Amino acid sequence: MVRYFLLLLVVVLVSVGVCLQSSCGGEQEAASTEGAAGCGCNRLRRAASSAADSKEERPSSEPAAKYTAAANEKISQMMFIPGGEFLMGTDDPGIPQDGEAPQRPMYVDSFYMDVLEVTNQQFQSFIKATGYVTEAEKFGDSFVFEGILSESVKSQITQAVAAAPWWLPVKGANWNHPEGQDSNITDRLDHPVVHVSWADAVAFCSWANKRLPTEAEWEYACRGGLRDRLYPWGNKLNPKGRHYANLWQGDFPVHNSGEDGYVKTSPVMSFPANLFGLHDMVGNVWEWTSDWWTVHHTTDHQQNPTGPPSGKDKVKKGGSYMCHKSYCYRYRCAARSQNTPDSSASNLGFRCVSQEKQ
Ligand SMILES: *[C@@H]1O[C@H](CO)[C@@H](O)[C@H](O)[C@H]1NC(C)=O
Ligand SMILES: [Ca+2]
Ligand SMILES: [Ca+2]
Repeated sequence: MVRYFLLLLVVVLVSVGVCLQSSCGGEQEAASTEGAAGCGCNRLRRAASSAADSKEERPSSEPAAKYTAAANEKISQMMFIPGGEFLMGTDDPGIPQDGEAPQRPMYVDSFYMDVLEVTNQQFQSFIKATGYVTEAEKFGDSFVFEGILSESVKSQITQAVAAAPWWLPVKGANWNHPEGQDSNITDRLDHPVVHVSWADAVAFCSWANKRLPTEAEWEYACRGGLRDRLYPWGNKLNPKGRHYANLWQGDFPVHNSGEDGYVKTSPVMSFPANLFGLHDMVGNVWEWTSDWWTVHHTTDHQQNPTGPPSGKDKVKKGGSYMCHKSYCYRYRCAARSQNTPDSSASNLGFRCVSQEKQ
């Protein structure tokens, strides 16, 4: 009797293991890169002007994620990133107008980097300890992807971003209420914090005795020591049919099949780490860097570059759960995008670095 029970248990465990290995989903990769720059990711300005007219199908919501013991332990861990030479950017840009090219030699010093994107729980601790008020809270609104809003919130909105009508400015949306007043973070403390502006991210990192990574540090860390690869894990999006990042599967922006398990943000650490031990370097949420934006780069060898001395936009890296090859082919280490520092959105977060072990 006991033996049969054990046998059954083994069978169940093996099935679960197989399921995790393959993520229980097929591989999907859109062929077309047309319009790959059209995600509107970089168009989030607070003075949005045109009327919202899209009434698209909304994705179903995923079950609430549990805060695992493993995540708890790893939550504020930093990984030592050994300094070295690497090739930044690419000579084969997926989105040329983003200034991904040319490929250029760099050296970065050693540093420590957060293993995970900063979570809601970590950000909540910061707010509790400091009383800090985020920019979205001061402005009274933030940009939320239409597909994750409740009907009642959507019905109150009259404006949208002209070039990207799926972005809606939602009153009361902020880190603590990611989809507006009728939402909260209770069931997603282990998800990445969103609706944080660049200054909010800087404030958090300084409080933690850390700082934002430079774009060069971020990209070096993303590549995890691999040379000339698209993704933190290699060149194939779904090796062996497995998902390595929280991205968008389906037709953007109308249907997200959630094949990778998530139609919105995922608990940090839901996908495999790269060779430096870092999770979600691409996908889940975009990550702020300290650099000002430019698309002009020198090919001279550089050491610890920090970007232009001034600018209008800050660089963000890694793409998000909203990225699909057809619209936002930016879930590559060389990919980049920009936002004004006061921007905040439902797919934009950050992680910190430091020179010394924390
Ligand atoms: C958070 O939202 C859930 C579901 O929408 C609700 O049941 C719960 O009371 C809310 N919690 C707080 C602290 O507002
Ligand atoms: Ca997803
Ligand atoms: Ca990320």
